[in-house]
Amino acid sequence: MTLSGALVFTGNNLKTTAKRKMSKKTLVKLVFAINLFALLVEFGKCQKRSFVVNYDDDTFSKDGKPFRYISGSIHYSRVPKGYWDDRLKKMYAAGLNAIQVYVPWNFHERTPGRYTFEDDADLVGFLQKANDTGLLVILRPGPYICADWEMGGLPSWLLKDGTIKLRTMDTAYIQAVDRWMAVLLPKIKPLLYSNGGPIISVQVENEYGSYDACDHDYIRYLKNLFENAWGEDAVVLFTTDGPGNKMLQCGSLQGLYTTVDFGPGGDGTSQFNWMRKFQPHGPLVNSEFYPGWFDHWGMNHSKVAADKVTFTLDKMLAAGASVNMYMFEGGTNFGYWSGANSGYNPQTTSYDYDAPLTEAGDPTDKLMAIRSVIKKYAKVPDIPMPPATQKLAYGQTQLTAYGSLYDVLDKLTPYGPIKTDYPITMEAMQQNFGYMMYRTTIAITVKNTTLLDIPGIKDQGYIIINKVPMGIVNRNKPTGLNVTVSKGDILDIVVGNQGRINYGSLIADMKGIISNVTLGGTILKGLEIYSLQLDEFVSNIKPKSVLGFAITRPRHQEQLSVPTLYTGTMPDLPPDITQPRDTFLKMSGWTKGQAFINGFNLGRYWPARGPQITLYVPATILKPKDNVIVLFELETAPCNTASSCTVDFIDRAILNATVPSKH
Ligand code: 6GJ
Repeated sequence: MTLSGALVFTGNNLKTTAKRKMSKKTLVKLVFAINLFALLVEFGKCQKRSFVVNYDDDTFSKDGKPFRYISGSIHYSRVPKGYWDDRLKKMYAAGLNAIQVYVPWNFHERTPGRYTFEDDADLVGFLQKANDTGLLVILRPGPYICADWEMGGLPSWLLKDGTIKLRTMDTAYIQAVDRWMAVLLPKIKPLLYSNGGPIISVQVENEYGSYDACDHDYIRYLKNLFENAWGEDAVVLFTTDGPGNKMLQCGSLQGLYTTVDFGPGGDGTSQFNWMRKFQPHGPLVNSEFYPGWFDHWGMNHSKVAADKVTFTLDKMLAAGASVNMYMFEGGTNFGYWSGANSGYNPQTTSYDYDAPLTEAGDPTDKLMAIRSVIKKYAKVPDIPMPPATQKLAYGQTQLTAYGSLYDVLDKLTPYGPIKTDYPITMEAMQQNFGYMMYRTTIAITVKNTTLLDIPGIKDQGYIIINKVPMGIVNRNKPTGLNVTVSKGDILDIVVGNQGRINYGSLIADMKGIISNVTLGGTILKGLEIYSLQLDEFVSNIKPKSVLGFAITRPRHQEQLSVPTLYTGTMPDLPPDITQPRDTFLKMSGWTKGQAFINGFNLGRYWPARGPQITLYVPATILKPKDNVIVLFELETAPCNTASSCTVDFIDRAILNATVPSKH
């Protein structure tokens, strides 16, 4: 539109007629035209935001224009809040236009009816940061999420009475879901794209077709929950399932957009053909394209070749599919958040996932290779990739024994033990995570050595008689141990929860001792059950207050000690460095337990089993000095001498140690 009378373009010269006196009539036209233009601009801004499926063109449509997302998964619950901006900026610089985010119910409702959305649980803050970074959001609020996360995101207190039927229309389960969604869904509503936020689509449940219940009423119930909270058509609601008939039969539902998930290898044709059988029209979507994989303790570190990833990614993008890479930033299972797979294979603390961004958020060659593929199909921001965070090898430090389990038992169980005839579970004790001790005084006469059997051990049990360690039992067998006991001996069984199964039909994975204990075939009766409040106790430990006790070496199992707390202080920063940096805790010679720094639970360690040898220590939990280390070592520490009782802080992760063939 040329504004006449003011600027006239003639040939290559722009000639103004400003010299000619502008007539009043022309001036009015000019003012009108400018106002009209301004109105058009305003209208453009206020045009209702929309993100919908365009079934005619087999695309998504964003604000009326075709749209394809290229997304990556990142879980705020696995990255310290202080590093959210760093990771999101790297994902944006990699060429992603969206992120995919799980909401772990158990991360927010750790005790029934009490909710946390602060600090690392600040869901709304995380989504706003994504929006500020220029990233849209594909939200997956479950309530079940799998995610190789403790119990697939479901809170373990659901298992309190052991009868609930998870992921069905079970009354108790649905009541708990209702209560949780009544808190969560209103927080999400303003963040929906149509309401001005970044959320363009929301997944209902998670791979429900892989679960044996196959209860469509349950999926329909969740769909209605979301629509009642947000309004029908407020957001694209979808399901995700593996590319197979039974999975898609049980997982998909009329009125929910069906998507599939699959990893690299091949061009995706067969998998998308499965999707088309249940979703004949609309964009092709791979909701979980795996550029890496997760690890289990005792199994070799997973690696996925970058060229395999880029080959399939290229094919999918060429086909016009929307793709989410699961994981793009894996992060860490801090605390007790690592899950497990049945067979009982607990997952490691690191969720590095061999992802394009490492656990510590460092860009990899795989990321740059993926970025090159994205560039072929979409505009990648013309900005440098933010660098890896600075790492520091703080060096070695010496720890000292703070106290054995028996030295601090009263502090670990401030409310004292529960007295019962027979074992009760960790969940019935209203404990979610960590460790318990079951004690009994032998009341029967036992001749010679006899079998102590604990078939309900979940997951690992340390057998201690009169405070001397005798051996270990394990849910993966053996669950029994031959012991020599006499009437009046005190039998202690210290039980470790290694993480609840997060996938398949066995996710109601109760912990502790879940059935009777027998000695020589006789059921033991009369127990004291100690719920060990380790995290609360550790948060108040000061390393200087060593209790000054000698570690009594057991007569029976040389390599086992009573579970013991060790403390120390990280080495100070070198003079030329004033701020803390990321580092990695390496624990040569240590066996298995829980590590804390400044009261922050870094997660489970098990270097004796591998393949993870180091624990990621984010700078966000460190101070410039006096960083307090606490280890709860369940088995054996390298502390025969003071000088050997050490740990090292190095500047790189070791996640691929050779796994001992037999643990
Ligand atoms: C997905 O199912 C899940 O939706 N998935 C995996 N599935 C394979 C199950 C192996 C026994 S491995 C990694 C992903 C995440 O767990 C995701 O949450």
